[in-house]
Amino acid sequence: MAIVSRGFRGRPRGGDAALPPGQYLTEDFPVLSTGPTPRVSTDRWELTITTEVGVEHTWTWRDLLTLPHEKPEVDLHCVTKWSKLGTRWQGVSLDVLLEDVETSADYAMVRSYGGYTTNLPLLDLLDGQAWIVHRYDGADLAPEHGGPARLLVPHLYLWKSAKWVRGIRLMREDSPGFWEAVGYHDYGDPWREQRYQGD
Ligand SMILES: Nc1nc2c(c(=O)[nH]1)N[C@H]1C(S)=C(S)[C@@H](COP(=O)(O)O)O[C@H]1N2
Ligand SMILES: [Mo]
Repeated sequence: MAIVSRGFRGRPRGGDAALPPGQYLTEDFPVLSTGPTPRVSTDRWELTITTEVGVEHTWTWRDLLTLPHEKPEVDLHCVTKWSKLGTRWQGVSLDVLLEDVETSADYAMVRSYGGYTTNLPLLDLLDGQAWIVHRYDGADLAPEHGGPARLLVPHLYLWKSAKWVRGIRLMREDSPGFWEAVGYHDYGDPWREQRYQGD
């Protein structure tokens, strides 16, 4: 006779199939920030994508709002081991923002108001995998969660989803961001449990 429990989802073994290894489910939404929450008004908010040859593409808040929006519903996985399933966002796909950006770079450094940085391959920002989001769960994104706007790149550990995003620098060579420079994994795939360098 089958033993049925909440979260079993019909898989024979290995816990909750929706959770990457080592993660546990949480219903609340923890706040993880390395410093104080920067207060960025939408009047002076800008996002700049800088190419490897120094060409800048800048969007104001107004520019951002005129672009086509998507409503991704995604699971979040934090390296501190909590996961939150089915989170609902609204924002602009990086495919839209990068459409007219001429580049042959392979890497990106994401920069935030407040100084946080994180790096990832440019390909991980493309193909419906990443958004600049400004709404969460039907409301404007709260400052502590990255409002007015944050990067959302849910297929990687959440430290890659830079809050208070202000820029993306495209790079020919990879270079570590804030957490990557102190021992966190360069790529950070939760399904391969890439928490720290060497994982
Ligand atoms: N600018 C900035 N972005 C950041 C961080 C940060 O400290 N500063 N922390 C990262 C980490 S480690 C995590 S787990 C998530 C947490 O997002 P949350 O506070 O909305 O849960 O934001 C990521 N983005
Ligand atoms: Mo994190």
